[in-house]
Amino acid sequence: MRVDVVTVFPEYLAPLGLSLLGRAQRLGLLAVHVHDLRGWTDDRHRTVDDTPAGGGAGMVMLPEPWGRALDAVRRGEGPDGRVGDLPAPRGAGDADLPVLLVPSPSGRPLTQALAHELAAEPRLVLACGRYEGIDERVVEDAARSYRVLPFSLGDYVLNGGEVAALALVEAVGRLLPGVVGNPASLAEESHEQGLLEHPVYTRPATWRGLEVPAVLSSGHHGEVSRWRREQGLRRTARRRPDLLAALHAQHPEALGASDLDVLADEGWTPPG
Ligand code: JAH
Repeated sequence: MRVDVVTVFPEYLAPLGLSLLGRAQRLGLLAVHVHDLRGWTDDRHRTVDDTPAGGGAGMVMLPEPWGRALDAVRRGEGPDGRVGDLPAPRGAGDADLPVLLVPSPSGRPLTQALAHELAAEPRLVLACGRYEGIDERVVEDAARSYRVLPFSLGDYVLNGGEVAALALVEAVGRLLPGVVGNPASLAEESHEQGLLEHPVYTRPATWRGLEVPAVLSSGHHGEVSRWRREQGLRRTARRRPDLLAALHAQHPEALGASDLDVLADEGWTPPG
């Protein structure tokens, strides 16, 4: 997968070169290209913002640098020409257009399901805004050559899209084949089954007077599995009842009779 990020703070994306994603890039599983938006300005001050039309507080990002940047990146270019190879088109029409991800507090929530969809794409481009955001015509124009997807990490405001871009590239990058060493560990994680994960423990068996639950040392794999399922359900009911409602609505068969007993004990019953 190729990922291009356009930002006025390219250094913000430096951590993508570390740890698992750094290794993925060295192995050729992932290519990340970070571009400075100011490379597509043409004035002495490399201006990227101006006052909002209609008045109000703050500044809005100018359409012209963004238009040039997204045209160039679409062609596989940085501010100074070609950078890296583009993935070959799949012959899939509009589905061949690269996905343009725009971090925004008003975007679609990023979920594990969306991360899986994006992990199947050959190419992602991220447009990180700052200030009060990017002139809306940039997104409208980009929809002519990209599949545009505004996304959000959650209902709070950041100072710009860079942190959300980091989170997205990490969430998607770790799903690419070969990036995470043991793929079995992926399937068990929170959100992969629409539920939160059970608590985990390691040695020592007693720490500061606190015990590892005895069932985990029992050697009975069946009991361990049942206990973990129950703990995941209880946690989800207490912390994220919204996930249970969504799971029950979309996959009612995912919650069996014994699951529903545990959930009833937590005070959760299927809606309706
Ligand atoms: C803030 C541009 N929850 C995600 C999120 C994503 C982006 C932004 N804030 C929150 C943001 C200012 C300018 C993007």
